[in-house]
Amino acid sequence: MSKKTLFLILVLFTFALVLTACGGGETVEVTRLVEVTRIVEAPADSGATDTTVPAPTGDTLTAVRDRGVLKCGGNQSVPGFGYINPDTNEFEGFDIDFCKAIAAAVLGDATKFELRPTTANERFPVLQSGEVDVLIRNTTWTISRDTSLGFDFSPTTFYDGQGMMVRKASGITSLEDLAGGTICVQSGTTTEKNLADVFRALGIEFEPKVFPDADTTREAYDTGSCDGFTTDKSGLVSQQILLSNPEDHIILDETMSKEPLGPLVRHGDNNWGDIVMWTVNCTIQAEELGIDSGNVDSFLGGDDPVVQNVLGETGDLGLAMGLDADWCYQVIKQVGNYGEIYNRNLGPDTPFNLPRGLNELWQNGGLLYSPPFR
Ligand SMILES: N[C@@H](CCC(=O)N[C@@H](CS)C(=O)NCC(=O)O)C(=O)O
Repeated sequence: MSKKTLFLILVLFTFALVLTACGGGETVEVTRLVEVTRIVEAPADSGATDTTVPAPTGDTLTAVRDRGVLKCGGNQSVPGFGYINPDTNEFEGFDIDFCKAIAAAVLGDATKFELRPTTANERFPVLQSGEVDVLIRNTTWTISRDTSLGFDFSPTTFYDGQGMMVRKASGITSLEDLAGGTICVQSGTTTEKNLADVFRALGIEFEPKVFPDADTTREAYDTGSCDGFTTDKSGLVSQQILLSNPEDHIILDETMSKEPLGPLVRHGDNNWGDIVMWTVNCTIQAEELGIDSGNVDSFLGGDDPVVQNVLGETGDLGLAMGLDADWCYQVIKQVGNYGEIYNRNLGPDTPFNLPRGLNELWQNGGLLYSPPFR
């Protein structure tokens, strides 16, 4: 064996990080894969110098292609975002459509995805362990999730904030009116921590009642266990339609936090992170250009260079990520642009009729903005 041979010992081990991942007193045990690379020897006459060998990162794109199916972590109990349509028994919703969009970009077929429903507590270990390729499920982008938990977030698909639901008949019109009351909240969420922080800052005493998933939290509120029910405002709007008498409840005007929601992947597979990021950008860029699933074919063969890039008629933007040239065309054709995805799931023709607000394009006063397709 050549003396120049570097003996590399790759130690792959796991350790448990017990982090207060997102909720107040709730601790969440997460497992993080750590790859340690060590160079044992670079012999004096080898001409080699000791350099750190980068730890291998998984090739998620190849794994998905070999499998022929994209695995998304998601929700099953949040109508409008991620739920099982009882009529069709299929997963539907805003977040589900972004899972479909990635399947269209990567596999050329928006139907080639599997959805792994997760509670808030389950979602991070399910992504870290590799059980899913991407998590798309009303998850707030925070610094600790991005760094300590070892994830990379894609552009925000839904700018949200935490709200509070109360019974109309209670006469409660502000957070202060909840003084001394009970509040239903789900564990393993940013919600739990924000609630404590906001009420402490306001000097209000309250009793949190903590539940493990969306259904038990909503049912507890619905059956009168709590005076208030708090989660992201999108979640409240969604859960409201499942209450026994939705019209008996209101969501207070106050917004308690910033909750930028979007897809996330494991840190370390940069190409896969790029694919998820640019799939989201593709839907936004298409809306900016007025390209949708119905008219996309009429844009083919045009002379606008940006449109040509988006549709893969020129350049190698897709190839640089290992995708087919028409990856973004497939996203638009099969799933639609951002506005179509929004309206299909949350717009005026749905029970939610949620105004776009911050989720409007930047040209219309919102925060959605795609970097250039150049
Ligand atoms: N955005 C917050 C909260 C997200 C969250 O998990 N919300 C709940 C309440 S709507 C939910 O989706 N639960 C679904 C479930 O447990 O099945 C976070 O990232 O921590």
